[in-house]
Amino acid sequence: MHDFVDLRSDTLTQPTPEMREAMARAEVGDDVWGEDPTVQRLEALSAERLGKAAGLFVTSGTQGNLISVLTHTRPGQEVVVDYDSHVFNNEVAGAPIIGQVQMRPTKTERGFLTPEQVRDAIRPANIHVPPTGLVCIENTHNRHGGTCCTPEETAAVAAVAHEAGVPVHLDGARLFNAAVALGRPAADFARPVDSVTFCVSKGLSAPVGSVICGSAEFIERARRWRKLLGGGMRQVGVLAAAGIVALERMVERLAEDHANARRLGEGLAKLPGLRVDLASVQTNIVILRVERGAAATAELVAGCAARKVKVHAMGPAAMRCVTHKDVDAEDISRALQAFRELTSRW
Ligand code: TLP
Repeated sequence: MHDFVDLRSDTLTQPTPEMREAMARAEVGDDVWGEDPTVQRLEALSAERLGKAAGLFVTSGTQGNLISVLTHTRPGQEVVVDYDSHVFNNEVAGAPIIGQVQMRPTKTERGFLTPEQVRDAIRPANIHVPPTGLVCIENTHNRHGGTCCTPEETAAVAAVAHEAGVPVHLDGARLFNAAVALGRPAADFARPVDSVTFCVSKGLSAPVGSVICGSAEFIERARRWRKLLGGGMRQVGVLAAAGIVALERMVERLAEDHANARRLGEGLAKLPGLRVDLASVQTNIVILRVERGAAATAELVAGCAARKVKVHAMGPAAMRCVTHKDVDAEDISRALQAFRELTSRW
């Protein structure tokens, strides 16, 4: 039980006491000089977990995706993405501005491009069109409600891209949620793709950071882009230390967040005027459609806040609730009670 029930995002998780301890004790050096042993440990551990040759610690998921796009593409190329993807919607147009690439969004059912859609989106050789430089996929899928795509589905999409000579980047900000939900090693999801970014700062509860994993050659080039973007971080082992705890201690417990999201989703689905697609509640995100529209959504957000439940609107008539380590079963009951009170007046 916490003072506030904060369902706005799993990015709001506080570092654990073990993380703070590891941060205080971390052995550090200048990482731009390649001399931070704790960063090197996190990068090696990440690469091992994802079955890749090398890793690169970066400031954020946004920076990880941008660096990956920059490393894979050259100006004038096109990046095939899902219409609701984070890289297309929530990364401030970094790839078009800095990488000078064009985004090619396609609408999907659950957030996942099918092999056919990828085949259709990849440009033919033609003087008029931008050549396709990259396919970018997202797992779990944030705006579709934390949905998971299997390693086999990932492989099918990657095969089509690779056949056309196009690399694939996986925005795996919450990849470990998918791994835990489907009971598969994270490496199974990463194997078919060329690069992957995952965040230690979300459900895994570290305060800062993401890791890009890929081939040694890819990571070497990515390291240069990181420097260009101002992401060379010196004695950053103090942050990487928390990332190591995140990977070693915080993965299995994601199942609790998934169980809490399930209970929250099922409870909300029973309330009048709210719609939850329970089939999409596969991990730690619940998307809630508010049938009465924008004003009712704003009312719910304010009413929840008055009851010490923090939620936020996602578009005019929807809300997103995210479970994480700092939300326990009792907090879920409190959140459901707040929604029950507010919707009972409708
Ligand atoms: N997502 C944040 C917000 O930006 C929406 C959140 O609260 O969920 N990929 C995916 C799929 C993400 O959900 C996010 C963050 C990122 C990349 C970017 O990571 P950060 O926030 O570390 O830049």
